[in-house]
Order: sequence, then C-alpha cells, then structure tokens
Amino acid sequence: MRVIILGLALAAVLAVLAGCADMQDITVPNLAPQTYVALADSVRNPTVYIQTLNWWGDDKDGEVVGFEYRWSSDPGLPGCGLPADWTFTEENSKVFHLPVTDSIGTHSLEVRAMDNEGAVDETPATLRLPVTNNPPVVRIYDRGALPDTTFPALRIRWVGDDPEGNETILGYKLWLDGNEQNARVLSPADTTVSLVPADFEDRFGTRTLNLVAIDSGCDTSAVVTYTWYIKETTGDLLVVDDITSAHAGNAKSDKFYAEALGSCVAAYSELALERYGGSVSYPHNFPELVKMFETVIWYSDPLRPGTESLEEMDDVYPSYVQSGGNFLVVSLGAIGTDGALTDSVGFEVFGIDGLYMRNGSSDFDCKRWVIYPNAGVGLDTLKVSGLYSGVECMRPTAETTPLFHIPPGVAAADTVDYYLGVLNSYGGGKAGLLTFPMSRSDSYGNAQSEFCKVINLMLQ
Ligand SMILES: [Ca+2]
Ligand SMILES: [Ca+2]
Ligand SMILES: [Ca+2]
Repeated sequence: MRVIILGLALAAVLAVLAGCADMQDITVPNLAPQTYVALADSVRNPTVYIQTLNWWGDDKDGEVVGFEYRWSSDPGLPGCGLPADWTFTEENSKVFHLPVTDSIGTHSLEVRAMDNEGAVDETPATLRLPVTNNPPVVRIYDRGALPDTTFPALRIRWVGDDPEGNETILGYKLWLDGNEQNARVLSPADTTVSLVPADFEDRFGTRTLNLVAIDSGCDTSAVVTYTWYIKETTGDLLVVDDITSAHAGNAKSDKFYAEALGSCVAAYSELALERYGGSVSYPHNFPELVKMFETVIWYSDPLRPGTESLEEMDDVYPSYVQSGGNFLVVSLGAIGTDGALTDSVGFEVFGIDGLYMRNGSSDFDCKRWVIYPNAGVGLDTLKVSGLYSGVECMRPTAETTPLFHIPPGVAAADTVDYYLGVLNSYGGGKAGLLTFPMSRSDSYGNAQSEFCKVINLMLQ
C-alpha cells in the first residue's frame, strides 16, 4: 500500500515537472495597460485654470503600477513648471495650476498607464482643457503719502488681490530701476520689504522701485512703481525732526535745534519727517536707517504726547543702543501717559525706576519753571518760558546720570526732586531722555549751549 501511494506521488511530481518544462516554451506577450482620464465638467467651455484631474488604468494580464503624464500648451503660453516631458506618478489624481497669461489658454494633457512589466499604454488618454485666469493686482500701501526723499533705506508695504482668490497669489517680484533680471522674489506672505544701503549700491539720486504680483497661473499684475530720491548721509549723527508745520511751534523748534547743532556738531544728517514725506514715517526704515549713524537725536519738543512719530522707534532703539548707538530724545511724550515708547522697555534703556506725578496734580504742567542742573557734569540752570502740559518726571536708577530736575518746594507739600533729564549707559551705547521742552527753556539764553553739553556728555 505504501509503495503504491509513493509511486502515485512520484508520478504526479514528474507530471508537474513535465508540465513546467512545456510552459517555458510558450511565450505569451505582455498586454499593455489601457488608460482613462476623467473630468467632471465639460471641457468645451473654458474652465478655471486650477484643475484637479483624475485618471486610472486597467491591465488585463498584470497590474497598473503608475502613470506617466505630460502637457503641451498653446504657443505663447508660458511653461511655468508644467512638465512637457513624460513624468511618472503613482497617484491617480493631481492638482494642476495651468498657466494662462492672456485671460484664456488651452493646454493638453496626455496620460498613459504603466504596468508591472514597465509597458505603457501606446494610446494615451488625452484631455484638452481651455482655461481662464485673471491677472492679480498689486498696490503699494500709502502710495500717495510715501516720502519723495529717503536716506538709502526704505521700507515699503503693499497689498495683493486676485480675482481667483488671494490665496492664488504665488508671490511678488521686486526690482530697482531696470534691473529686472536680478529681481527679488518674495513669498505671498511677504508684503513688506526692507531695502538697506547695500541694495542701492551707492547710487544716490532718483531711483524707481518696481513691483509685480504673480499668481499660480503665472499671470502677472501690472507693474506698479514708486520713484523717489535717495539722499546720501552726512556725518555720524542723525537728527530727526518730528514736529511738523501743522503745529504752531514748529518753526521755533526747528530754528532752536538747527542753531544749537550748528554750533556744536561739525556735520550731521537731518531727517525732517515733514519734508521727507510727511504723513507716514515707516518708509524711512528706522531699523536700518539708524545703523548708518553712531548717534541719533530725536526731537518732538514741545508737542503734546501722542502727536509725534516717535513710536516708530519703539522696537528699534533698545537694540541700537545695546549695540553701541547713542540715542537722545527730547519729547514730552516719549514715555508715560500717551507715551510713544513702551514704558517698561524705556525704563530699562533710559535707566529709570519709575515715573511719578507732581504732588497733588493730575497733569504735570511745566509753567515757567526754573530747571536745576546736575552741576557735577557741568550743566547750568535753565528757565522755561511758557506753559506746557504732559511733562513726565523720572526716578533715575542709582547708575543713571541725572541731568536736570526741579527741586521740591516749588509747590506746597512737594518733597521730592522731579527729574526731567537722564543719561544712561546701556549696553555699548548711551540713552538720554529730556522730558521738558528744551527749545522753550531759553529764558537765560543758554538752552542751546546746555543742549550741546548734553550731546557732548552722550558722546564722551
Ligand atoms: Ca500587462
Ligand atoms: Ca488670477
Ligand atoms: Ca520741523
């Protein structure tokens, strides 16, 4: 019995082996797969240029392992990253942003399935797609109010829009004058650019900035431009005039500081915010502008707090002073009520423990005060010649050099000195703050020379 079973099994094995030998001789050609492409909407009518396309394949004697696709476009349409050569994918679906630059264009897709033996469909599925796109629009923010002159630093903002949705804006291209081949390409999130001296390559005078938006269909907006004058810097000191002729006291302030600086500073650059554009100040790019100078003097004296552009410096001056710059502010509104600068940061940089009110008052009016100096650093007494509101009193830290104060006893029940001027070493630089109207403190005829002494103390 066992012998018979063994014999049958052996015969079966031999039969199988014989069969295999026969099959090796039979050649069955691999069948190429077939490809199909689907589109939900009719493509006779132009459709939006962003298209999700689906395809699938069928292989009779194996399996489809992937697809190859390629595009051909109407003459004149940009390629724009659309593959013109066969491109492999394992996916059944892809989103295409089909380039259109003149409102309508036609692109043709070919897709061919590939089977497990690498054979491709010799008759690819095709799809002809007329698509439409509208160009984006870009506009420079505050365009009409931008300064007509800046030093070689500029910060500019813009807004992009696209009829197909602002999310279809792919980016922006920005260049100076005719230098489009070296354009800066910016992501859609970048709607501000900061230009620094290196960008201007020491070419002063009239320059033109050009800006376009580009959408995902490679359509571009009209070029918007901004032409302005770049002024070369003079000296290591920048004076920012932050009081405009909209204020009655402007001429007197400007004259005071121009004469004072003219008497004690050999050369300096002046940024009169009014003359250099006026109503907006951010284009001056203060973070970059201050780096061109060892010292910045900023005056808005005697403006009431809240009416100056000093807040542009709020996140600029701490690091500027820390890294060695000197910053002197003459402003009734630098810190404290309606202050332009963040108090906590200002306290640290200017070396102040706190601000305080004159005893019994809700506003600290500065009315024909005699202002006492820190004689130890060579300063002299000043006298204010008018009435000014909003002056802040500072409590200098132990390390801070007090410059000016009014003593107790000016009003009944006053017991403390009211410090109106401080100078502090902070990091590698010095920060000075005068909270009283220096330009209106000339009753003794010495305010300009006292101001020069403060500058000298800062530069020591
Ligand atoms: Ca096959
Ligand atoms: Ca568009
Ligand atoms: Ca002015």
